[in-house]
Amino acid sequence: MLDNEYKILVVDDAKDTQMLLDFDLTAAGYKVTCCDCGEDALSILETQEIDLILLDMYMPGLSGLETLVKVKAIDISADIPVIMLSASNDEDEVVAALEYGAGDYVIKPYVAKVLLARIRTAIRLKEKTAQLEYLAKTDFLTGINNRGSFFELSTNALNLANRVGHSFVVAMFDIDFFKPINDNYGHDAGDQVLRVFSRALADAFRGYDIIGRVGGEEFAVCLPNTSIEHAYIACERFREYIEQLRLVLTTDIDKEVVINITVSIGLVLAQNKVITIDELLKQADTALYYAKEHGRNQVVD
Ligand code: GH3
Ligand code: MG
Ligand code: MG
Ligand code: MG
Repeated sequence: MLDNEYKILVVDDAKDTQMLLDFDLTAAGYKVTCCDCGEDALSILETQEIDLILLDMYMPGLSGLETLVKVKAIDISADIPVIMLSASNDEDEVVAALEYGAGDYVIKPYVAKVLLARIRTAIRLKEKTAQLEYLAKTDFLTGINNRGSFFELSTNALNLANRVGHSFVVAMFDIDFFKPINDNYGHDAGDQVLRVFSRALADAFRGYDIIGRVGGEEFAVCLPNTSIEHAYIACERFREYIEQLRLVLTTDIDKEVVINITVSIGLVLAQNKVITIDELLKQADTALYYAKEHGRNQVVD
């Protein structure tokens, strides 16, 4: 672990404590930003990437606990570990700090060796948690959103679209005749196709469109603030792109083969505000089924 990659925000109204912490943390290889009050801390968090906060309990203006509550309530800072610093070891204050979301509580004057060990532990825990969150949300094979995370992100996007009165389109994609690829060239070759297809999907759609792998060779995209006509054009362009791709695959007997694939796509526009992502996907699936029944390699809305 390279300590010097991490940035610590020190929030303490006492200049001598600030200087001491700055010295000890810098010597340990951390980047340090200091400020005197909770108000300044909150504005620093808006503009700087901070990995951990050392927060004094007693400060004029916003107290340490009040600052802590605000830090934890704001999306951009909610996950940053906070270690409270206090000259008091009042049990109720320790309990309150931990309940409001502090990760640890250190008594001043602090012992540098112990504080540094606690900082390392807090950062390690934060990184493990981030890693687990990533794994829980990501499809292992393709690196795009898995089904659960697709539903969560899409539901939020649909709610937002409903609130602001934007249109919302859902597209379902199913690779045509995918099973024969597995049967002819092996499961690994099928996996290679899924990876290439996912990358193409991520490249083809806008950053705020939500893409996900919702089944074996089934993918979905939500297009907020898009008319059905524009969604159709985007999907048709993607379909054409996939059709002309030459995929170079390594087969299960280590031979290289070049193949083509095609994709069928079903589209649906959210027509009323009470509809859920689940229902929209079912409707898109009906359009997709129609595409499959009528020759595949086409977009149906
Ligand atoms: P259609 O054109 O009607 O969609 O035919 P298809 O062969 O694409 O569809 P079908 O549903 O019959 O087959 C899907 C196949 O996808 C079956 C399954 O074994 C395979 N599959 C599902 N998940 C994976 C995966 O993660 N990797 C690989 N290689 N294959 C997978
Ligand atoms: Mg103080
Ligand atoms: Mg399928
Ligand atoms: Mg298929």
